[in-house]
Amino acid sequence: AEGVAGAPAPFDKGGVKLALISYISAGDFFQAYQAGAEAQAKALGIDLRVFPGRQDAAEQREQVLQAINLGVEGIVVDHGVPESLGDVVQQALDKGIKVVAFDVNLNNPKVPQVEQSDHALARQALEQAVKDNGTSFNAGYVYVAGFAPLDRRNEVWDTFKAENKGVVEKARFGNVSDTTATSTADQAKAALRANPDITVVFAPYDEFARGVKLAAADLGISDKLKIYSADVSTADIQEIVEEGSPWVATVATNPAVVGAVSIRAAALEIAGQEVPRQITVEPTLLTQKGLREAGVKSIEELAAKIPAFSASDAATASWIPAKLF
Ligand code: SR1
Repeated sequence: AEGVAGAPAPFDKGGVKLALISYISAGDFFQAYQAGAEAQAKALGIDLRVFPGRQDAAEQREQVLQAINLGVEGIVVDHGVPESLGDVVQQALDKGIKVVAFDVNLNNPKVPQVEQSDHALARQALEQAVKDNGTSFNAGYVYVAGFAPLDRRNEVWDTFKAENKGVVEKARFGNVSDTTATSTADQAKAALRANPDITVVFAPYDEFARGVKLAAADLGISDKLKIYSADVSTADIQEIVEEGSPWVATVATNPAVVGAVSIRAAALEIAGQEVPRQITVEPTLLTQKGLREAGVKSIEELAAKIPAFSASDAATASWIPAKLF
């Protein structure tokens, strides 16, 4: 790989080895995140080693050790279980390897944390739910504890319920696996059948929302339900704008931009430049109405209309090529 003209060492030479170690690889969000990371790595002449995520904490831990043995200069850890990563990440840091974490709380002052401003994301989704439904409704809630972004969004849901006593959580369900949408759909079907008075579902992960939408279609109740989510992809946009869709709003970043930001943060760390410990990529509210009116059909069309979907100014430097999409 070629170096970048005018870049500080070691990026002036190219071929800097970096590892991307994911906990989850399945699903639109994680595929786009990886694609964005790969595009940014290529632009920086980085030799990126991608370790596939299979929701296996022991395997991810092993992959960190493998990356250390490969002689990488940096590691991006994307999601994961903090308890099984802490000591191996410390081993990497002790060897001078720079580590950046996306959506996993490694609680190490040496490790910059990337996130999508999850509190703001959940707040915007719930504000839209109130705009559409008022402050009294029976809700379904999709949540799996132990994932940093979902836990942060859950804090907002708890506060929201405490502040809006008319909002009643009638059912809670969710599954994160390599078949998140279909497994969540099975659970949603049971929950919605048992609670026919649910009119709103807060599903703050696009795979969750897709599962609930599937369940509503199977039960023939799509016209009685409104789904509020996180995340966006081309497939999600199509599901949101299709006629009769109950998926009425999502709050999202472009995951490819988040992937690029994660690589840039690692590159800055390797170059010995200043990196904030907390790096946020701000999400945008996308409503079904807004998407339909704008005639947006893909993430590329979204990026052409909303600047935040094509780039972020987080973790940038004059020597880092940032225009990727
Ligand atoms: C299982 S955690 C899923 C979430 O991770 C990222 O933060 C995405 O936004 C997704 O919703």
